Amino acid sequence: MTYHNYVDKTKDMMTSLLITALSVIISLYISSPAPALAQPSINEPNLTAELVLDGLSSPSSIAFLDENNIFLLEKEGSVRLISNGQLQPQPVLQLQGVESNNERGLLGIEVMNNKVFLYVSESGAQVEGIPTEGDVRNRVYSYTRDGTSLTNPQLLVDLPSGPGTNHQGGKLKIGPDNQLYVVVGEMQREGQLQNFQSGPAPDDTGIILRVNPADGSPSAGNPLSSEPADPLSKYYAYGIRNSFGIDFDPVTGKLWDAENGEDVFDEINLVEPGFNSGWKTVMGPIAANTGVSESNLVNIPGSQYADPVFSWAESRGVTDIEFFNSTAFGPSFENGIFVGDVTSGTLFYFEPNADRTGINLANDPLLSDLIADSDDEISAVTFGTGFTGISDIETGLDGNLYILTFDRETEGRGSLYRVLPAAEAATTTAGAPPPAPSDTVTPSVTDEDEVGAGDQDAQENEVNGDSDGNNEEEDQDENSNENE
Ligand SMILES: [Ca+2]
Ligand SMILES: [Ca+2]
Ligand SMILES: [Ca+2]
Repeated sequence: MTYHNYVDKTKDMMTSLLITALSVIISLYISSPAPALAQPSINEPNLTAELVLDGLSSPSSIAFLDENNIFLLEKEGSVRLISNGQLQPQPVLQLQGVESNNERGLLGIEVMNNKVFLYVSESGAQVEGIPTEGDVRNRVYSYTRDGTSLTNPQLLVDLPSGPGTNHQGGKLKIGPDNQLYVVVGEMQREGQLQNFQSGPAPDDTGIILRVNPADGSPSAGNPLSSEPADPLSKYYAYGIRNSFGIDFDPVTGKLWDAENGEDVFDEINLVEPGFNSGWKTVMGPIAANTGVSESNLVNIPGSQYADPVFSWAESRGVTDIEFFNSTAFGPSFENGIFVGDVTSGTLFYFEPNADRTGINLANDPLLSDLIADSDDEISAVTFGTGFTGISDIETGLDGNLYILTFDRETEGRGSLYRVLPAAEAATTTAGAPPPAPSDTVTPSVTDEDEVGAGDQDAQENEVNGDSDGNNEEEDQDENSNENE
């Protein structure tokens, strides 16, 4: 064998090995199945989680119309109908020009009789007949509902949507007072509403709004101002970093929220009128924030700071909060509190204390400090696991608990689950219709269209929760990346 022949032969062998290796890799890649469907498990032996629908595209919220019909929001801008467990192929409403980068998008829905309220990030002229500006705004619209059709959009609230593309808030609730409550994230701002004493004036960020659902005007009796021209007149609470969940206690009628910390302290709060949650000076209990006292906060007349009623020492991206106004799980769960998270898909459960001003943990030696700071303590308040990431929790009109999931690892693929008594699941499953056609499996990845250093962050944070795996530097990055 000549040297050249030897080299050629070696080259051939190498090429052939390379081709074999490549084809093995390619065939593995092609034949690898779609990501396995989450298998949630519920820690209560008498209860189980049952899949209602799979293959949802970045689902952010659900709202029940009746026992058999649910409106589902897809973050990119569609309102879909789930009817008798089937996702209907045509959207009920397709919003145009929705800005869904990172945590922006079609985020919140609430139904009140024949009115439906939507919270959406948008740019340009989106809704026929309503003039809009060129920049990205978060807006609350009301629609008139006739059966399952939505018409006659009315702009109720016009809010900023930056500079941060995360921390948009977006959940809406009608309170027992028939007023509309809207939670709005801080969007990386550092103003008086974020407790910077010499910061910019109140600018509609890091707040809970309380407005008249008919026209978006300030509700009567709001705690911080009664002067309609004053932005404070619309606020019920401030100092909120970000939230993916508010709900009313059906027994007391009081508002509660769930809030995300940056790297420490996710929170559950009882939100009294004028509540200041403390961000960006305080996160978690104030005593855990060294060298800080209430005098360091922006104390608007009519406001009061309050510690969370519960916190997680390490942030995990808590999302929705839901009072379980149902007897379906037995008396011990009636009107209890469910909270989800987006990073691990854990469902937590809390029992309110006797006067329903906090969580009943006084007799637990590790949790009586109201802080979960170890895996054991987290386990003690865990109700279920394996939901990949939770974007919404609702009590169904059938009395069961509905969990909407959003998997950040698969760019927002989601499912709808129902938690129900195990005895009923068997009979329900037997007669259940087949799963809906998966016509929405591939969500669009809007982040990839964006150029910039914050891109990777945006991917990592995509909805519904800054985990907060997001650190301050990354947040700043995003911040400088998109200046309004
Ligand atoms: Ca707080
Ligand atoms: Ca503890
Ligand atoms: Ca909810």
